[in-house]
Amino acid sequence: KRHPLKHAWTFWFDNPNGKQKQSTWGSCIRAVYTFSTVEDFWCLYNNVRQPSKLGAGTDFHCFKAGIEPKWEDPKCTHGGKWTATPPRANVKGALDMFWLHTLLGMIGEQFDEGDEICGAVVSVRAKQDKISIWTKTASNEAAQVSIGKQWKAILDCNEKLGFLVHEDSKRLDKSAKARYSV
Ligand code: M7G
Repeated sequence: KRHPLKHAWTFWFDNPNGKQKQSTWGSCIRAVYTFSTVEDFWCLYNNVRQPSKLGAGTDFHCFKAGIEPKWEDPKCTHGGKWTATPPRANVKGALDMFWLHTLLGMIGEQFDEGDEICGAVVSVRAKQDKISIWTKTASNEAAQVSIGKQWKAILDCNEKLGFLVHEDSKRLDKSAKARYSV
């Protein structure tokens, strides 16, 4: 017997080897697999590498089916993202635990404002790994803050988390400042 999830979710993979060659951002992002039951989630999870085993530059995305993990997607365009950075002096295990708990929190509908969630991204980077949760309506502060607080509790994280609005990132790139924090 299979246990249905509230939503179907798609895993996307961004191949870092293609990254240097590509002219347009995102041209190497590929949808890998879509699941809609607890069992199919674990089957996928057990068959893909943990983030700590991926090369620097890789992005792994898990988004609600039908939403592309890009600012340009109509469900993302007015949204933003919360970002958490696992402890630096680690033990890459922390990144893997953050990612798994983030996935379980999303697909298990542990967020009161879950309808606001588009998906999550883990970015493996030489300097600092990070995980983000993308949301739909950046202007809805109460919903964003609710998601940020609940995510922080799920991760058991004491660090301050910041929320960036995609429109700011588009305009200002790295100089975009967090609009909300928890
Ligand atoms: P990142 O992957 O979020 O950060 O974005 P990092 O690789 O520095 O850790 C890197 C750059 O990719 C951004 O500054 C943008 O130029 C571009 N980029 C990132 N995202 C998520 C998008 C997107 O959704 N759409 C477009 N057009 N460009 C993006």
